[in-house]
Formats: sequence, structure tokens, C-alpha cells
Amino acid sequence: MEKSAKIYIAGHTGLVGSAILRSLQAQGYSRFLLRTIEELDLTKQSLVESLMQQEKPDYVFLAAAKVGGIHANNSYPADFIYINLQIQTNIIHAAYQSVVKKLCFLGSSCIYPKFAPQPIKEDSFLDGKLEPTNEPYAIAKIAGIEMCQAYNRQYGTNYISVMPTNLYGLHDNFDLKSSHVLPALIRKFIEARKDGAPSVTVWGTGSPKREFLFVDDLADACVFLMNHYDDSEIVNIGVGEDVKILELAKIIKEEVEYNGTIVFDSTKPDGTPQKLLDVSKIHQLGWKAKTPLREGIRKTIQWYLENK
Ligand code: GFB
Repeated sequence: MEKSAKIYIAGHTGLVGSAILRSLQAQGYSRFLLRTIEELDLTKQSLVESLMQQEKPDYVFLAAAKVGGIHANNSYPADFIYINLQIQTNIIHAAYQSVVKKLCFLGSSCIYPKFAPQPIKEDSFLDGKLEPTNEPYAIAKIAGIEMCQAYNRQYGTNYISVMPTNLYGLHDNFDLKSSHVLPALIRKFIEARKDGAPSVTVWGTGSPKREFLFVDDLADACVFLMNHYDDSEIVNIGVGEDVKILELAKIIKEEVEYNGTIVFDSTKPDGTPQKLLDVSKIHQLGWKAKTPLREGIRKTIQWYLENK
């Protein structure tokens, strides 16, 4: 991507989009096309097409999506499939119509089968049944990947699809009902410390394992791939190690300096037992995650305390 290029970041106020914007600015890019959700409803095809025809961006990062943790995915399956299919279909097709040079589609590690061999290689894609708690979201993301690949094949476009592992960082969603585990636990431990509560409740059994990538590292990887990768095949983006939810809770408890106990609510779902990504492909391409989990958690706690 030329430094003078006009870049559309769909979803620039969210966790991923805001990090992509920071990363691009830090690397000297300055021409951005940005629209908030209030300014542009991405589920409306004609609005998206008009924007792209008028503005004609050179490059597109498709980071707009309806996202959420296990409870939100499980409770609002229709929203997760409908909104995501609409947003991505509108943007990918409008990008083709307005002849963008390249597009980066953000997928998710939940597109892989529930019992995929660990660590999960890119070739596990479409190789088995999905985790039921987030199947509608995963199917939407799978459709996005297929769409990028189909447009590349039929129209010769250059659309890449990246599969991030579980993400966290600045501008995350800290709402206890709809968030992912890491921001939820940061908030729960901070509030328990403030209120002098004797315990913090962690959902499920604490035994599922998750891999956590600091979102600024993900953003760097996306910009790196836009500059160095031209292929339809998906690319995993992760750190290459995971932790049990119990271990994660202990780290956050220590960082927040909370002295109470941790209890488990086994009426809440565990979700998939493990989804560790095999990151050898992106390592071979020349990119590695930089931020250790504890450092990323510290930065996220600091951001939460300053902004929430
Ligand atoms: O992060 P999370 O909501 O989503 O949950 P997934 C991860 C694990 O943490 C589950 C447990 O085993 C949860 O039961 N957990 C413990 C908690 N305490 C909490 C809590 O207070 N809040 C939350 N949210 N979880 C999502 C998918 O799955 O992963 C999305 O639903 C997306 O579609 C995302 O793919 C990356 O990792 O299970």
C-alpha cells in the first residue's frame, strides 16, 4: 500500500478497526475513509455502494462486524448471522464494483471445527462440525472467506482473509453480558476490589483453553499482510500459546491486586475446549506477535481505568 493511498477502515471505532487505524497512522498513512455507525448503516446495500462509488478508496480493511462473547453469540444467533452476512456482502461487492486494489477481510478462529487438531492449521477450514454456541457467527465468517475467494477466482480481485485468535485490548467491550472473557474478568476483578467483594465469579469450569492476542499486534499483522501477502488462502494470526481460563483469571486477579477468591458458575457454557492456532504460516511470511499476555493485560487494565 502506497503511503498516499486512500484507505477505508470499516469499523474504525471498534476494537479491531481502531487498532488498525492506530497502526496505519504510526506507519505514515494519512488518507482515511471513516464512517461511524451513526453516519452509515453498513447493513444497507445502497448506502454502502454510494459511499464506495463516491469515495473510491484504494484499499479496504473489513473490520466492521457484530461481535460478542459466548453469551451474546448464544443468545442472539439471528443477529449474529444476519448483520454479519449483510455487512460483509455489501462491502465486498461494493469494493468489487468500485475497483478497490485490495481488501482485507477479518475472520475468526471460530470458523474452524470444534474438534480440529490442535494447534489448528489453516487446512482445517471446512473439515468438521462447528462449536454450537457460535455457529451462526462462524457460518457468516465462512461465507465472507468464500466470497473473497470466489471474487478472486471469478473477477481477479485481490482480497485476503485473515483469521485472528481471541483478541483483547484498548476500546474493547466491557459489558458483562456481551463481552468476551478477558475484558469481562478485568471489569469483574476491578469492581470486586473496589466494592470489597469476597469473591469473583468466573463462568464455566475454568478448564477451557484460549489463546489471546493483543489487538495492536493483530493490527500490525493485518497491515503487514496487506503489504506482503497476495493469496486467497486464509492466514492464521495468533501468538502460538494458550492458557486455561482459570490461569487467565489468576493473572488478572494478580494484576488488579484483588485479594478475594475465584468461584466458578458451571451453569454457564464452556464453549469449545481449545482453539489454539498454528501460526507457522505467518511466521514464515515474516511476522510474529510482540506483546506478552501480562503486558497486554496491564495496558488494557490501564485503558479501562482511564476510560470507563
Ligand atoms: O471469550 P468468550 O466469551 O468466548 O469465553 P469464546 C471464553 C471462555 O471464558 C468460555 C469463559 O469458556 C467462557 O465460559 N468465561 C469465564 C467467560 N468467565 C467469563 C465471563 O465473565 N465472560 C465471558 N464472556 N466468558 C467466542 C465466540 O467464543 O470467541 C465468538 O463466541 C468469537 O464468536 C470469539 O469467535 C473470538 O472464546 O468461547
